[in-house]
Amino acid sequence: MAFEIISVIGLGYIGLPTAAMFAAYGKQVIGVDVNQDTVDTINRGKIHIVEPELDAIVQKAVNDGKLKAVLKPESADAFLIAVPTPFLPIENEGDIPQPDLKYIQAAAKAIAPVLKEGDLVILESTSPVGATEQMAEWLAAARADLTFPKTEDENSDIRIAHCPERVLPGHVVRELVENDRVIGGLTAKCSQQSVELYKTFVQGDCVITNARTAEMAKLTENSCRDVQIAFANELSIICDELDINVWELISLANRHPRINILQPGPGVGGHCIAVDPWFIVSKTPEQAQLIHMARKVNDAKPQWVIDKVKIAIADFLQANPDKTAKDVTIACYGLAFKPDIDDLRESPALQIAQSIAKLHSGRTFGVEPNIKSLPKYLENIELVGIDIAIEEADIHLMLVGHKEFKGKHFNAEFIIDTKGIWG
Ligand code: SAJ
Repeated sequence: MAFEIISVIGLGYIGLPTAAMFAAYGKQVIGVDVNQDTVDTINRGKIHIVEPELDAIVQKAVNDGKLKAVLKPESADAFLIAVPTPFLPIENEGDIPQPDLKYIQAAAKAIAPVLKEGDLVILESTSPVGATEQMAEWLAAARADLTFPKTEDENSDIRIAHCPERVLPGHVVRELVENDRVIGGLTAKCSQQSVELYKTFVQGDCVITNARTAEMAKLTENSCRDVQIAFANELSIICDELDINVWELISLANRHPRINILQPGPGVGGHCIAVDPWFIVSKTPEQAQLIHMARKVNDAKPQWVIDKVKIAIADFLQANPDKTAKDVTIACYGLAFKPDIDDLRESPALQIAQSIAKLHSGRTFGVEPNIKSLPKYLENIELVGIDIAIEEADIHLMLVGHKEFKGKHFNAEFIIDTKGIWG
């Protein structure tokens, strides 16, 4: 089966680079997105997300007539679904977040009318175990005239697989090509065809499994990282209690040939590591004890940092009895969700800076070298340069290990260092 026309549903952080890559490797690509601005931007050869190297690839693909964006699906040989899988609204505090598959359902509903015999449908969105089978059921319900994969020996009209994306934001273009892919077909034939499709540009190995294992593999990777970061975060709290430098401790322990502890921080952010473990916990709440606890440990870290700041304010006022809280300036170094990026979404550093600006009557500085201005809803945080912050602030709160902060050394009495750069 030769896949000539590829359709990618959802043109976000994963869908757009994937669509652009197929186009760069000679396929005819139809990108589908519900957002008119996104569609218009891409059709102008521009991009609406921040990702190195992607702009040039999209521009060339559009100029060459290989990539176009549309609002409604059109006929194609293969469909890749890369839509978000958010949570349902939480009803009571402490409830386990439950995944909401409404965007996958909407995508299935949208492509069903244009499916034809021989088409391949791949779910790329990170999904709870069973989502690919569920998607097949939604498609089958919409197209009674076509057969869908159910049992191994059946030769169905439509092939279906789950192939989770595993690329690191900021390195997407390289990792899309170089990373190994896990390919989980609903049948062996579905897997084989998916491998054939990805081999258009993937240089890593395409490893075949079933759909449920592929779904779990993606969740396992991000849960593993979450648990490891929780271990580091818990160590940092224990060490603070015992008056031990956690950074020195970890570097000593990591000299052991079989130990590799990750780095503590102000909490876990981003759109994946703090989300995906819940897909396991919500499915198997009785069994997923450690994964659940890791989520709680990492989610509690921002409040622990805020409490440290409150103590620092009290200590500062005790040391400076002529001043009031209004006279105290707090500088938050780093607002992004991880080092050397400009992405403020789901950022524990930003969450902490916002809380401080709210609870503190004095000035709150935000130092974020990767952005030029702060969004309007952050107007009570003053965006300043690093040198002004070092010069003028009374309490210095290090939140993100951006490269610009690493070379700076200064003496100040009140430094709270969540990243081990100045502490
Ligand atoms: N973090 C720490 N300590 C560490 C490492 C990270 O506190 O030692 C924090 C970061 O500061 C950040 C959060 O964890 O707030 C997540 O950052 P990350 O670099 O671990 O991961 P993401 O969210 O940028 O990308 C992850 C990657 N998954 C793994 O490394 C297992 C990526 O490969 C996935 O494709 C991506 O999730 C995704 O889309 O699922």
